[in-house]
Amino acid sequence: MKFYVLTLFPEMITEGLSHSVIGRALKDKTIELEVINIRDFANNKHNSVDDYPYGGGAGMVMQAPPIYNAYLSIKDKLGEGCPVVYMTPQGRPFKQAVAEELAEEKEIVILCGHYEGVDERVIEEIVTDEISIGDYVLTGGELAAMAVIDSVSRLIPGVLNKEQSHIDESFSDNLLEYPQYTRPPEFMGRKVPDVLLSGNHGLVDKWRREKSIERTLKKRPELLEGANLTDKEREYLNKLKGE
Ligand code: 6GU
Repeated sequence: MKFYVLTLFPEMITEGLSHSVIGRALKDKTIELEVINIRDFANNKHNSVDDYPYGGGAGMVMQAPPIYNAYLSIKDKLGEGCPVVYMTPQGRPFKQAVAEELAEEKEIVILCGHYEGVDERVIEEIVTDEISIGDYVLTGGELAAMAVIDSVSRLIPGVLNKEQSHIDESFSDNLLEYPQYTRPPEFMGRKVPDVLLSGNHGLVDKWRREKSIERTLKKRPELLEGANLTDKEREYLNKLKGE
């Protein structure tokens, strides 16, 4: 999987993705990242990449030509049908299912906007998909692009180790993670639940599943509609709801 990122702030992307799991995956080429600085394609004396909006109003708009030329500089390397994703709060909501869909691609181009927006014509010309990471406004698409690259990358075989790859079963299941504990066995008078020290894996699994259901009901009840529960787990959920 290769990510191409078109941005005015290349260091945000390279630095932000240079640590921990993703940093390692980039180093060993399990995933690849090419960051293209839109400013390198300004093609004018002042290296300008933004201008006042036609029709007036506050702020600046990113100009179409530098973005288009940045895209053209990589176009020949891209396979047929390679998605070009524009990071925008107007995009489709980013969910685990969207990460799973993008993880099937061989390459993805991500366009990060800044200022008050991007000239609509270059979006029409090159963008195939728009993604938002939530209903709030960021100053630019870079943080959002990093969130997408991180969550897509961890689905690529070889990025996580065997132990780590078990961990995301829960969100695909529409359930939140169960609580975790490690040493010491007592902290500030709070003890680790006995069942976790019992050595009975069957009981531990059952307890964790129940805690996941309990937490999801308490924190994100709307997720439970899509959860895959056994009859016994349904019964447990109904008991929690007091039904
Ligand atoms: Cl993808 N971009 C920007 N600029 N702001 C956002 C966003 C994306 N998602 C939520 N807010």
